[in-house]
Amino acid sequence: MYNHIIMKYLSEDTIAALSTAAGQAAIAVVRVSGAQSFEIVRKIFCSSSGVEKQVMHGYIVDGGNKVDETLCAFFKAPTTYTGENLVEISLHGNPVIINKVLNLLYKNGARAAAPGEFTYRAFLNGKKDLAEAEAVCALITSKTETAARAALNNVAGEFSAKVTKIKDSLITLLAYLEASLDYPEDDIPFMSAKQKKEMISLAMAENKKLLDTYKISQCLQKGLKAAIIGKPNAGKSSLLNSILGKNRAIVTEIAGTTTDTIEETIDCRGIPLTIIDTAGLRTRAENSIEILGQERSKEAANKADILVWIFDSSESLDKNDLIIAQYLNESCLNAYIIGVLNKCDLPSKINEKDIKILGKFNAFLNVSTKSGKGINEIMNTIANYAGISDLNNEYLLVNSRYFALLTEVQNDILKAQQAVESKSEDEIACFEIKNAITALEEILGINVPHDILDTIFGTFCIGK
Ligand SMILES: Nc1nc2c(ncn2[C@@H]2O[C@H](COP(=O)(O)OP(=O)(O)OP(=O)(O)O)[C@@H](O)[C@H]2O)c(=O)[nH]1
Ligand SMILES: [Mg+2]
Repeated sequence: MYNHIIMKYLSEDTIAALSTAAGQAAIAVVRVSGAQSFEIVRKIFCSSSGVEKQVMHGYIVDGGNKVDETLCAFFKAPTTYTGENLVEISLHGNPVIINKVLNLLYKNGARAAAPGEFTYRAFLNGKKDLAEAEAVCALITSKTETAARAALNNVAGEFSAKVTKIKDSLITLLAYLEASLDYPEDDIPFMSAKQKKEMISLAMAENKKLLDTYKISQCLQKGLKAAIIGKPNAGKSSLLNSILGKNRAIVTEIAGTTTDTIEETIDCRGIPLTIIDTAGLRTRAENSIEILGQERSKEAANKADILVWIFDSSESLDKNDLIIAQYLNESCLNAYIIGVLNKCDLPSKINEKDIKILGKFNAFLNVSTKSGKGINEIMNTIANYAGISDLNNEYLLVNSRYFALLTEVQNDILKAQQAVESKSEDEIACFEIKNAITALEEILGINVPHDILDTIFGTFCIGK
């Protein structure tokens, strides 16, 4: 619905929206952007000092009545967020006041901003390329500091710079390839076959580096789900509590203590990790509550990216471990499985070798929730799975749109490489390189059809 609105009114309208979260707060900021924004705001703003400044204290007024005390900041185009004249009105964060002020702005010539329209304008006015603009949304929704830093790197143009560098090297290569096509008999070697191959390999390597960032980037933005699965009394709830550092779940020596799933989200080395404690799985169930609980455990296992499959190492394996193995081997084929031998503070009756045969484990750890041994290692193993090896590393965000386009680029460059290697195929190489350049430009928002732009910005919230 908003798509048409955006395109129809985009350039000429002055738009207004609440840019801070809705609800009661100390301060709320209403943004107004567009050619008429200064005039419109001045119709409802009365300065207390009468002195013209960029930031002025005063009152929002409706006729002769004061609506709120305010601080209005006037930013002149083009050095503003949107590239247009922009006013930020700081109000007291009361929804009644906010609505009143928005209605006054609408009455005086502004219209309600569509989702993402401020950032859309920033993009259209060349303040941000598309990758930078998209990252604004990621920055706002990031759930950990590492994820926010990665999004900020994109907002600051670091991802775009890498994409531009690959694009520029391909444009140079294309120029040489086209020149040698146009003047084939010329003696001057514009660029040797070796140099061409080197340039192609370099572009491929740089592009691959960005592609390789995809998994970690998804983990940082979307987070991971880890389900703790095991038989009753293996120590699942104790493990959840140890990881959280608080007594979130009830722990007793009675088998079948946990009857429901318990979810908590933590920052695991920068990844938003949702850990799910589950009801123990066993061959029999005491009652219908336990049957329902076990169904939930299986559901949690099915949805998890990571299974923390926990064993009581102070006991021999029994048929309960076997039915869990049977279920996980049939139903959870794609999960990353960490085998945890818990209660390693007690004399052990089983070891890694005994559990290895039960399933496709990706890692094994000896843990004691009692002493805390192995808890850090579980976190490190999960971080490693996501691709995080060092907490101080800086990351960039590669979303699924970029991933699809970068994959296309990689394939195009590969085909160009094959063409260059077969010597007489420079024309094909040119064609493939041009395709790669187009895909890289699409990431940056160059020549992107409006319907795609509308879809991208339509996912933003109003006020962004
Ligand atoms: N010695 C020792 N005891 C542990 C350890 N971890 C858990 N326990 C004990 O094992 C018993 C069961 O622990 P829980 O965490 O409730 O086990 P659970 O897997 O959640 O059990 P259910 O909820 O019944 O499925 C409790 O008495 C815990 O104190 C450990 O590392 N060492
Ligand atoms: Mg439990």
